[in-house]
Parts: sequence; C-alpha cells; structure tokens
Amino acid sequence: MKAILFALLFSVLFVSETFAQKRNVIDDEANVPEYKLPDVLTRFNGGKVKSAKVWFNKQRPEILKKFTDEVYGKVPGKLDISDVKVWETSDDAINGLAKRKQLSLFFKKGDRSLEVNVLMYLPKSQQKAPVFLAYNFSGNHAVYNDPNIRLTESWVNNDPSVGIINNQVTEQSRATASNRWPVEEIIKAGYGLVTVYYGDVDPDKNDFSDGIEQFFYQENQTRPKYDEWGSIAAWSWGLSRVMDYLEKDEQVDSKKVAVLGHSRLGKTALWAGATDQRFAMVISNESGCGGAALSKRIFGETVQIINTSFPHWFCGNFLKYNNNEEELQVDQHMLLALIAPRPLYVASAEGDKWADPRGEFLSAKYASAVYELLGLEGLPSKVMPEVNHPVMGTIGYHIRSGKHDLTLYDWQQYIKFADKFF
Ligand code: GTR
Repeated sequence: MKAILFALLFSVLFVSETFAQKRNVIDDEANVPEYKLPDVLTRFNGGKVKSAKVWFNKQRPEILKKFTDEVYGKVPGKLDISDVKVWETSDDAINGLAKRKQLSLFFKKGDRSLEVNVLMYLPKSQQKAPVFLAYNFSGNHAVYNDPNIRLTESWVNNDPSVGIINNQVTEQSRATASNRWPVEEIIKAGYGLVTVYYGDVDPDKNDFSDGIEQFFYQENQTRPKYDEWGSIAAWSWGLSRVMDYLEKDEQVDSKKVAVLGHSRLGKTALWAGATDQRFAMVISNESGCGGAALSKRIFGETVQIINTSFPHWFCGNFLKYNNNEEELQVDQHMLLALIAPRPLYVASAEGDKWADPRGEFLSAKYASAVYELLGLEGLPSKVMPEVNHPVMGTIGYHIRSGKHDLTLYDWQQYIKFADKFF
C-alpha cells in the first residue's frame, strides 16, 4: 500500500515538474523577465577593475574560480599522457592535398586505462600548420568519407539511421556527419583539422563509472563530489591533453590552435579556452545555455532544464541555481571575458531559439568591456547584426539563417576569422 502511495505521489510530482518545465520555456522576447547582470569589471568585493594588471592578477582568477566552484567543477587531480601510439600516416589523403595521421593517447592509473583516438588532416602546403581542434559527436570515421579512418570502438549513443546499434558504430556509420566537416575547404584554406570523439574521454550519459572521472576516485566514491567536474569539464580536460600532444607534434603550429565546438561541445570549447590559455582562438557554435548564452536572461533552455535533462554535464553545485539564476555571482559574459585577449567567435542560428541567439549576442557584447580594457576591439557592433551579416573584431559574431547545426557557412566565417589573426 505504502509503495503504491509513494508511486502515486512520485508520478504527481513528476508530472507537475514536467508541466512546470514546459510552462517555463520562454521563446518570445516580450516575455523575458527582467534580470540584472554582474558587471565583468566590478570585483566581488565591490572594487572597480581599471587596469590590465588588476584584470589578470585579481579579477580573472576570481571569476575563473567562481565558474570552477559553482558551474563546471574542478579537475580533481593531474594525469598526463602515458603513451602515444601512431596507428598510421599518409602523405596522400584528400586527393593528394593533405597528410593524414591517426594516433591514440593513452592514460593510465593503477589498473585503469583510457584510449583517446585522434584524427588529423594537415595541409601539405604547410610545414607547420595552424589547426582547428574540435570534438565530434559520433566518432572520427563519421567526419569524412575516407575508408582509412578507424571506426571507433567506444560507446556511442544509439542511432540506427546511421548504423549505430547496441551503442557500437558499424561500416554504415562512415561519413554520416560529413556535412558538418568541410575538410577539403579547411585544408585548401591552409588549416589542419584535429578531431576526437568526445565519448572517448567520457561517454555522454549520466554514469560516472566509464569515463575519465573514475581515475580520480577515492575509495568507495562512485561519482564526482559536488565541486568536482561534470562531463563538460572532463571533456575540456581532454582537449587540453590533446593540446599537450599537439605541442610536441612538429607538423602543427601549436601557437595557432583554434578550439571549436558545436552545441554541448561549444560549451566544452569555451570552458577549455577559459581554463587553458594555450588555445589561441576559441569558437563557440550555438553553445547556448551553459555556453555563450546568458543564464540570468530566461529564454529557451534554462539552468533548471539543462540540469534536469543532463544531470552529468555540470558540477553538483550548479543545481543550486535551478530556477534561482539570480543567486549566481557570475554569468556567461564573464566566461567569454576569460578568453581575452585571445580572439573569440560566437555564432548563433535564427532557427535555434533553444540556444537563445540574443542571449549569446549580449554575452559577447558585455564581454567586450574586458577586451576594450586590454586595448582591443571587442565586438564591433553594439546592436545585434542582421541575419547572415557577420561582424568581426577581436570578438566575432554571426547569426545565420537555418537551424541548430554546424554548417559550411559557419566554417567559412571561422576560416575568415582565423585568417585575420593566424
Ligand atoms: C540539447 C541541449 C543543448 C545543446 C544540445 C546539443 O538537447 O539542450 O544544451 O547542448 O543538446 O548539444 O546538441
């Protein structure tokens, strides 16, 4: 009897919770509640930041700490690459335009071991190439039509339409994401592409027993502590380890690595750029909530919604801000400001209201104060640019027509932006 009552109560709570979520989604500008953002150049103790020195020595570390403690979580320890194994190389990839290299980075601790597969295409025209480093969603073999790419053996979200069955990819999965990866255009523009399947570092599910997190557990620990990393921080950590490798690869200009990501992987790219200043450029493609979009501006996906749908992405402390964004002492424009003085590009799509294009734009706009303090032009436009009219200062921004995706148009802007700085 008790059990039935509990089940009943639970389902009532569950239904009302789901209802509350639905009711809460705002996708009309007129319904956005008022909100107040913290000023990026005001210290937590109330003082004003007036010099680059105070920014770099005081304010930047304090903001970074807040994001670490309250949003993404801290990396609990240090773990270096223990081995690199090069599987194969070719000087004749992409119709003779590129070199291809496939290698694995191994991480070991006690009897645990993790393998991260890296696929690289580098332009033959360059001795040392600037590169875009980007995670992919379903395996390196999905990125480009090349039968030489190794199929991932990692857990991948099921999707029978692209041959992913029992969480394993098949031959049918090859090149199924190639519309997102214009590899030939990238190579012809003189850039390399370095890509990794994000699930190699941590499979994207609410289970902390199978990714990198478990390497740091104390006895009887089964998931990260409240202030320790969620998956986004774990994936970002992985990007930094790939950077450790790139610094040693003579064919890569490691001073010119642009870290790029779409959607959840855009959130990841931003956090990687904030925590690791070796990334010379950061590109966020429709990263939305917990990425470039402001959290206190309630539009599209909110903190409560994202923490409910993806309880493993952020740290446990972030749950405190479910429907309670006003208590956050930071907002995402301050995350973007952590990238300064490095070039930063934020992109939205008109049909991607869920990611709050305007919230992404405003975030880039308010981050500009730090770029300006450092003597740079932040975002060149104070008002939201027209659809398909990119603006590029040291911060770039566009909103393109179309839906939530990473398209050739997006890449063309990123290449232009990279040409400006690299
Ligand atoms: C959505 C999520 C977004 C975004 C997206 C993606 O379901 O609500 O925050 O990250 O997934 O990664 O494609």
